Amino acid sequence: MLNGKKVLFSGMQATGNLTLGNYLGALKNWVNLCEEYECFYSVVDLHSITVRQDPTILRQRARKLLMIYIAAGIDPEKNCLYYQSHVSGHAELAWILNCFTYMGELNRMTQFKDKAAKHADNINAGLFTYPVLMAADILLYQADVVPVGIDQMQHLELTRDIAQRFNGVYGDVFTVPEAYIGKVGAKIMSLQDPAKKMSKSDENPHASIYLMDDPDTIMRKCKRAVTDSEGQILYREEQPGIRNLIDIYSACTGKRPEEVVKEFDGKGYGDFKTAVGEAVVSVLKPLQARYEELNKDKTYIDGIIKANAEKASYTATKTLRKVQRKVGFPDRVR
Ligand code: ATP
Ligand code: LTN
Repeated sequence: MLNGKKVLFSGMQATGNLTLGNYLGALKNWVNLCEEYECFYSVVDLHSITVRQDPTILRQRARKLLMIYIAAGIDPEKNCLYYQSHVSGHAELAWILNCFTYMGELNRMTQFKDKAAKHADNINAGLFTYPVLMAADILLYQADVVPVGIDQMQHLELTRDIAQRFNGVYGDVFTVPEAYIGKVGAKIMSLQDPAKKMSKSDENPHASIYLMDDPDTIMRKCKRAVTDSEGQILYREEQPGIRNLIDIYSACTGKRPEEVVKEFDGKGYGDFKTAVGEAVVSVLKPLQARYEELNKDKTYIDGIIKANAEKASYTATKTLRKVQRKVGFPDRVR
């Protein structure tokens, strides 16, 4: 508990450009959670360097991601939005937790296996211990809940195991976090291959709608979306392309899939794709406008970065000192 509320932690990597999937599946749902939880949303730049990055681009993207958090409607006065690298406690706790995590556990992580296969020339120790850093992120704030996609559930389970193991030795030090499953965490699929999720690292630029795409590009991508030859707009597994477009339209307009099916009864795919494109444009336009405004106000953003890093550090340090004491590090002399 913090300030009378349960604590929520989540983070995103600033690698690649954010997609409509990231927005509809994560960001959009994060906006109102601060009513119920004390929320920490980090730009997890320490995680980003587990794969090689261009330093200038990483710095730009990290700032852009922080501004996108705000442009998406996450109020930086009510939520703690900060860079992971500005709070040294993440790396310090990760070291300690490394000593409470087994090689065998890390060897089982599917994300490690996938990423190691993808970056065979750079299978570094950081990539291997990535989940321990993620555990440190969460445990440092004594988070009760963590909104994550299904792909991160294995990491969250490991976080719980590490927390319980540590608590088993030293008493109740860490809150054991739960996954936060939102109302409908719509999983948005690729526009070019509806069997794959829309992802910021997809090599095909037509597969994903990026948050900063202009209206023409969005319309073009929607019109080119892969569908089928059934010719009917129905919400069913046999038509994954159409089903995905219905999900997108539904998430953008707030209408239920059944209502969407009714609305487009008897209409052609062309008309439907145009409507989907327009719905996406109307959601992204205000976000982009707000982003452009924020981008002009360097002083405001710098102020947020500084204030929130201090706020995050304060909470993080409290946990870190307790942990350091428990494992037997000497007290600091004041
Ligand atoms: P990468 O391609 O680099 O793996 P990604 O686009 O899959 O990235 P992540 O950084 O892994 O995105 O995820 C950030 C957040 O966005 C997570 O909470 C994840 O569940 C959510 N998310 C990502 N893609 C989608 C999607 N297609 N539909 C719904 N939610 C998504
Ligand atoms: N691994 C996550 C990003 C992430 C995270 C976290 C999410 C890093 N630390 C802590 C939730 C809580 C990802 O790739 N989506």
